[in-house]
Amino acid sequence: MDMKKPLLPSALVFVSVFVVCCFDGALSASVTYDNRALIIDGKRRVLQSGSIHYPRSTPEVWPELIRKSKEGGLDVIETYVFWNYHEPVRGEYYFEGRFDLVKFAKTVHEAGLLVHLRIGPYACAEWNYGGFPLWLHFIPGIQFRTTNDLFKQEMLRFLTKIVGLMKEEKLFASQGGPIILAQVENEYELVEWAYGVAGGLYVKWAAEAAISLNTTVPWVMCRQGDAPDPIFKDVSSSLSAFIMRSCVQINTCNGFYCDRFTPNSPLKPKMWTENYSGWFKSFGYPIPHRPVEDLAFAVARFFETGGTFQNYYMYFGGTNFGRTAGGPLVATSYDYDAPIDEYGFIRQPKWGHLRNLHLAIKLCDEYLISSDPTHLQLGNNLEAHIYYKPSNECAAFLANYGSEQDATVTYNGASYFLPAWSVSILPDCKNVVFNTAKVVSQRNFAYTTTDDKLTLSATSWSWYIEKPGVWGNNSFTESRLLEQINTTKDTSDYLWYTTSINIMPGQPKDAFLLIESLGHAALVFVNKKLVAFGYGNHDDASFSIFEKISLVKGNNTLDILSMMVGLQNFGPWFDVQGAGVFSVVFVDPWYNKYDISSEEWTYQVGLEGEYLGLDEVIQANSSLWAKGNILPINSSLIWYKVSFSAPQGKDPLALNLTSMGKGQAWVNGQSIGRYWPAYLSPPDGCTENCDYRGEYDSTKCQQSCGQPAQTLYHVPRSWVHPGENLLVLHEELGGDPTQISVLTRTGQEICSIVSEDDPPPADSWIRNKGFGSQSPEAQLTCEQGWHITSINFASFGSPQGNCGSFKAGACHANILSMVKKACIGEEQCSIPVSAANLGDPCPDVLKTLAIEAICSE
Ligand SMILES: *[C@@H]1O[C@H](CO)[C@@H](O)[C@H](O)[C@H]1NC(C)=O
Ligand SMILES: *[C@@H]1O[C@H](CO)[C@@H](O)[C@H](O)[C@H]1NC(C)=O
Ligand SMILES: *[C@@H]1O[C@H](CO)[C@@H](O)[C@H](O)[C@H]1NC(C)=O
Ligand SMILES: *[C@@H]1O[C@H](CO)[C@@H](O)[C@H](O)[C@H]1NC(C)=O
Ligand SMILES: *[C@@H]1O[C@H](CO)[C@@H](O)[C@H](O)[C@H]1NC(C)=O
Ligand SMILES: *[C@@H]1O[C@H](CO)[C@@H](O)[C@H](O)[C@H]1NC(C)=O
Ligand SMILES: *[C@@H]1O[C@H](CO)[C@@H](O)[C@H](O)[C@H]1NC(C)=O
Ligand SMILES: CC(=O)N[C@H]1CO[C@H](CO)[C@@H](O)[C@@H]1O
Repeated sequence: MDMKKPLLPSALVFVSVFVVCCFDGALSASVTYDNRALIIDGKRRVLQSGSIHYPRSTPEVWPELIRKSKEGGLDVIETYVFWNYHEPVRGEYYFEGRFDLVKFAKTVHEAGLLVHLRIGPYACAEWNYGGFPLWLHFIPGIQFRTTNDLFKQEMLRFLTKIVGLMKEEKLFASQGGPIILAQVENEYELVEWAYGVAGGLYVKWAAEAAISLNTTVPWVMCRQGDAPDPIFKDVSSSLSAFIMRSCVQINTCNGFYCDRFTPNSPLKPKMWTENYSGWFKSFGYPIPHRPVEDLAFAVARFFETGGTFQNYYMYFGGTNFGRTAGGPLVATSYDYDAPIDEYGFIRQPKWGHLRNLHLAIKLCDEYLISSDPTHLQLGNNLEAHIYYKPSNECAAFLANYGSEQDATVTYNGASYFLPAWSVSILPDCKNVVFNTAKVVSQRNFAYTTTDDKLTLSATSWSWYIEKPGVWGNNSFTESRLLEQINTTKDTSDYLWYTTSINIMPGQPKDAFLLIESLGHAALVFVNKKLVAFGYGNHDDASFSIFEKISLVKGNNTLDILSMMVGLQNFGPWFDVQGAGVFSVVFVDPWYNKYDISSEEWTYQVGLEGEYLGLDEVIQANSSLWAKGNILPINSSLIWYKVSFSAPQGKDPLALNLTSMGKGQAWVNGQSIGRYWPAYLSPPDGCTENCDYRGEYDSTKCQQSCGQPAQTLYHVPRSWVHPGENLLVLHEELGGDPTQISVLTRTGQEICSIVSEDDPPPADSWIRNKGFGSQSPEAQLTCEQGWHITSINFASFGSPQGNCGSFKAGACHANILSMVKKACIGEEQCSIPVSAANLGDPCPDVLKTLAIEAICSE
């Protein structure tokens, strides 16, 4: 494969710089490491890695996602492997469609990038049950993630299966493939305390099991301070020595920052496998946002203080289609505020600012791999780390790690301004190419979308009303309340608990019900009428319902529909955390309590509509579906069906489900996931002006307080076709499907603000082979396939306002026609920011260039 040939001609001007390394597909490479870095084919490497989970998008878009990752400066793509979908039934494997792991690894390889394969098999990842198959739970005597023979046997069998498959396909680096690292277990240190001595033994066993598989690439244990070094009996032969060096487990660091982490052995490099680019969404919570200035600061600090391998978790998050979301209550969007958004579009300025950072670090590579950093304290909260090459040439990182005071430092005979909470990178120990707090990359501030109501008249909808309670002949009765996961085996989110309450003559008819549940949500029907809805949240899925009810004389029915919203994926013993109703108490008007938990309860797993396959295309014309002039809206437990034509184009679609309550939706038989727009987050806890300075945590800089966590639901373009498409929804609470619309993006509004004193773009240093007198540049790039179609604003001087609301300031050179000339019709353009180029409306004043543009098809 010829690595120098661009995959796509335009947009790739910058890309070739990431290709200086590598890695010819035809040749095999050895992967080892020392205390500085991973060593690939004898050369120490500084690597930027990013997580993309293959089933969270579709194979049709993998090449595009990987191309954007490469263009953003990544060298490595990292993914978990999802056992529960690869082995849905014990011994029956599945590697098709979104789960085609081999195809994914080959796609990464074809793009010239490397792979870090986190086999686990524990994944966490906000994935249903942490990636474990549920059948594992039903092996008598099994205990997960501890020194239990049954578990170890199954885990080893899966590890062997995956390693075998990778070897068969020649995907390890030693075979000429892209995989340079493998991971066993995952973040075990966080839970090890709960497993006692057995936990320590298990870690040791996992390490040995991994090494016994002879992948010939190093195994890492993510977040494992005591990752063991395996003992080899014979270290005299060169083969053993190689295995020992290449297989020793490397412990790595996860978190929002990693600059204070040191490996557990001086022979291991400093690696950071989970540097959170944002955070995941949960139903009922505000939307997390990690400012790029802080993320860039964390990454720059890591490389400043000796790091050589770093991974963004996530670089592209994607979507939890179907029932893959972990839980409880993890949302369907797994956007993660990542550099590539849920729909596969580049998120600016996050992507661009990190790309500039990667370019700046790339300029320091040769120094980073030559020495450990030399530390120099420059003042309070101010320091420098310098990397020397033997020639005495150097690269320096200057840091202000205070969160409040900007500072000016003197280093190497010059003075440098360092905003609070920022790092400057000086690849020649002189010139600043990048400061983490100065975002010169373009910003996207809006997308234009088409917004098509699915249908104009309610009559084209069909529906099916689900009756509360037992519906099938496979119900069963027990005199106790059953735990839900053990009962449904996760074949469905739903379990009906039904019983009857007999009111004798003379007994009061008004009463209260107290229902307690381990989670995650429940609908309560008395005499087939909905009386209550209760639900938990992501941090505590348990809840109780206390509701006044009216009964009739004689027999009354009580039907409780208990609902799961993703199985737990995290925490010690998460695999045995239960769900469902555990106590039902009937309270009379005098507060006498009658515990009816041990009465006769009849159980039915799943919904009738699921049994009938209403979500399937084959049922689209079935007479089960009702039609008529009056579409029931605001109705609970109802299925809806409509056909719609997808907007034209090749970009992904979104369903706007704002008008719906809670449920699941399918397009042409494919589940696009669970929806729950009726669950609003608390009104407080968001800030208008988010200050990136100071330690980040997932509750800082939140957005959309008092709003649903998710109203738009991703439909991959490859799931629709021209002509009629089938949409089916199952609504649990009540909603108005006639308000649903289908959106697609047709263009974007972008802007750029760059000052005369901003650093020139790092890629201009590479283009010009060194440090000349380059000026800073405003660079504008449209999403692939779109072009700049208008320039709404352009001013050089003292422009005021922000993207979307710029105004010319007192000092203003009208450069609109010049910018139009350079940019209109182009997919990208760049304008050097200098008076020489743009004219000088106010000499001796520091001037800024602001441009606002529209890209469209
Ligand atoms: C490990 O695999 C390599 C090549 O894949 C092979 O040459 C070597 O003999 C194997 N070693 C062991 C101990 O199985
Ligand atoms: C009821 O039982 C029959 C025969 O065992 C079976 O074919 C049918 O699918 C069952 N129906 C339901 C609704 O469970
Ligand atoms: C109450 O009604 C339910 C369903 O109609 C029935 O299964 C149950 O046997 C009845 N109980 C009594 C005490 O009549
Ligand atoms: C589920 O059943 C298993 C036995 O099969 C039992 O050990 C476990 O405690 C049950 N789980 C819950 C949450 O009740
Ligand atoms: C349903 O009926 C329509 C119109 O008659 C037809 O075009 C479509 O193919 C049918 N769908 C299925 C799944 O049979
Ligand atoms: C649906 O229910 C909501 C809340 O109860 C109510 O405000 C709304 O008017 C209802 N809409 C219709 C069309 O019945
Ligand atoms: C989604 O639909 C609601 C109405 O149900 C509307 O208010 C909202 O603006 C729509 N959102 C988008 C992004 O189109
Ligand atoms: C190492 C580290 O900082 N881990 C943190 C990552 O973020 C989560 C969520 O905020 C924390 O719970 C971890 O402690």
